[in-house]
Amino acid sequence: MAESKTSTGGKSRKESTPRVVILLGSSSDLPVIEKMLPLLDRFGLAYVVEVASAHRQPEKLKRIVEETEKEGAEVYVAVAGMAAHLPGVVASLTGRPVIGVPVASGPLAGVDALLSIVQMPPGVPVATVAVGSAGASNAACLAARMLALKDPKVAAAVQDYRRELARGGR
Ligand code: RP5
Repeated sequence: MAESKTSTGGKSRKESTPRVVILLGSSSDLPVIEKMLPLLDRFGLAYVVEVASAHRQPEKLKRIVEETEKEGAEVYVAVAGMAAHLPGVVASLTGRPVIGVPVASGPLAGVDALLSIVQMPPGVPVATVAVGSAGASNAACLAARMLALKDPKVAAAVQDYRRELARGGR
């Protein structure tokens, strides 16, 4: 089972090498990933959570993506609100799959972030999920389905989760 640790100090690191890197545009986005982290644990996926705004901290963001990619990270999940360019910028910095989670922050309640994330130009894909917490949970499920393709343990955990959903669990 993967260990997990989060902090509001803007950075959280797991003991083992992270396979999933979760990037937040702000520490104010942390509540959105609350239900996502136990799901990643359930799928046995080690992860790291970092706060790095594409607009306010571009150099920090670039450094994190480069370092985690070198360490072997396989999927990036980028969570951001308002003019949410974080997932797109991450997709420009790495060739690994990027999942974008729009956050409902600001007066446009997530529509701004959704459109900013989903409308990527050809060649730089971001897999966009639902706005908010449901989207974050689906980002964990989607990352697990991707990694399940070459990891039988993750595949078994995904199947187990799907069976639980079929029994009426959530
Ligand atoms: C985005 O702006 C963040 O992802 C967050 O959703 C929103 C507001 O950020 P804060 O002003 O709370 O730091 O960049």
